[in-house]
Amino acid sequence: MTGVTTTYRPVPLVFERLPEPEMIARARAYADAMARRRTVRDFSPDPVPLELLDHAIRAAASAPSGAHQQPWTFVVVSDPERKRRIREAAEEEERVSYAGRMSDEWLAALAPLGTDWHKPHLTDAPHLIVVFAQPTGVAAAPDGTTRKVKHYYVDESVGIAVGMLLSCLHLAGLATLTHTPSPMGFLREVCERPAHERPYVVIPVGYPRADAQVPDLQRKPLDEVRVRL
Ligand code: IYR
Repeated sequence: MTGVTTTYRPVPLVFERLPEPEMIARARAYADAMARRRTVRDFSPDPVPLELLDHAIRAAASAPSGAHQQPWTFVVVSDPERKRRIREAAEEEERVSYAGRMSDEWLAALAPLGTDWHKPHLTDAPHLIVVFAQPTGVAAAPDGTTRKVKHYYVDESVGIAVGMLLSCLHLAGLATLTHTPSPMGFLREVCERPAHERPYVVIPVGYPRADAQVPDLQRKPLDEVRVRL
């Protein structure tokens, strides 16, 4: 006796089959546009409408997830004081990391990116999207009682959602930075999230500064990343 009740109730799939040339044109246009995405560290304080971020979060929250449990929360931080607190705590952690917690091998791997413990983007960008993962959730029974439930494939699910978020923001004409302060437990308190949520990534969002610079990086060519069998 498993105690599991079956609730599978399928509905017809809504799907439009396109002509092949149109499919290829769409795929090429998307890949070409994504190839122009860069991780940006020099942000302008110019305002960005919250409505745009809502659409990007809708796109992210459409991601596939383990058992369709949607184990994510996207916190939009626009308040300067809260951004300042996040910057202060992140820089404190990063200062310690760069001064000794990170191995020489790690520091050498980061050298071409020009990063250090200074994180001005955390206050320069008009918004930070702080993404939280939910390793567990709260399920409500029909009788109104709640219980803690385990979520499955949480990192995979949230990673896919963040990829879709970055993609949408880029296609909408904005710059982002994928920032993982380490450790980042402080984000739970600053963002007022409950104990069962785990900070996953901080994404400053905005326009690049007019004089923004990026490292001179090349992406691996297709032949190096794609294998055909
Ligand atoms: N979290 C640090 C270090 C860092 C680590 C990796 I891996 C990067 O690709 C970039 C930075 C920081 O934010 O500086």
